[in-house]
Amino acid sequence: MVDDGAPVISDVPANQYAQAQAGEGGFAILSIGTPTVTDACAPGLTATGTRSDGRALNAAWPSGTTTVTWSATDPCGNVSLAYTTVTVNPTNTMDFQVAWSGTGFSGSMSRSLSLTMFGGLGTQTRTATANASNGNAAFSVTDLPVDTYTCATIEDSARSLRRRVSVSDAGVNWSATGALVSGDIINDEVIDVLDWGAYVVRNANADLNGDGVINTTDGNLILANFGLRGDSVCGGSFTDPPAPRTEVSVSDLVAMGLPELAGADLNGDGWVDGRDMDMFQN
Ligand SMILES: [Ca+2]
Ligand SMILES: [Ca+2]
Ligand SMILES: [Ca+2]
Ligand SMILES: [Ca+2]
Repeated sequence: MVDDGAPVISDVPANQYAQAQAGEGGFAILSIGTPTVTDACAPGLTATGTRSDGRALNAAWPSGTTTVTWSATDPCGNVSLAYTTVTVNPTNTMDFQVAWSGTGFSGSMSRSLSLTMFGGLGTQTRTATANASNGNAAFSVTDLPVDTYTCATIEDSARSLRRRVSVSDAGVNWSATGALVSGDIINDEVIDVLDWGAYVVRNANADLNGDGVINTTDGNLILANFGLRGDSVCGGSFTDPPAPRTEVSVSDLVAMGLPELAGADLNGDGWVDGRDMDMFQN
């Protein structure tokens, strides 16, 4: 047989960069394809791929860099080689979908969220800025350590109760979906007279639906959710939020560091309570 020169390997799969996938324990599942081989005297010649980790070509890829060596050998014994690397970052991503309770959302609003994500190895905490459209937001946390996540808490730090939700394996990423109960302006995980007072004195966080004004649409949401309490943190020991207050004295407000809420004592009797709420509503 005439030595016609070495095989030519073309269309070598590009180097790949991926993230470890949900539930795969630090591995990513992806297929990289195969190169094309041409050789003058050996039509149909193909390349064999050998992975540096010794696993099968279609096996999951471990964290770190794995090199695939493509090898094609023609009938004359000429060998050509090519290489593809697969680099897997040992992190997981969790995708969040969040909806705020309320009506009258207009356009977009930016909200700061507190997140915890609970897995078999421990708890991760993050903050995120969510840009919501019509009260709905989708965003991702991309830097989680590889773990099996089962639970997450989501909170609009200045406006909502904390919500605990289950986490599911959506394939490539983890997924968490939560509906936030609006109205916890004074952030103590209960919606009560303090939040109502904050609304009356036009606390900057009282625009619950993000429409740019603080009005009865926001106030009615507090009344609708009055007395509700937030969920405990995933995996943590449960601590009951305080019981909802239906009244608070002005002197207590001062002691609590909330003297500005005294402005909600509309009838001036030294208490913020149902009488003031009735007065404000009527
Ligand atoms: Ca809260
Ligand atoms: Ca509150
Ligand atoms: Ca509003
Ligand atoms: Ca009063």
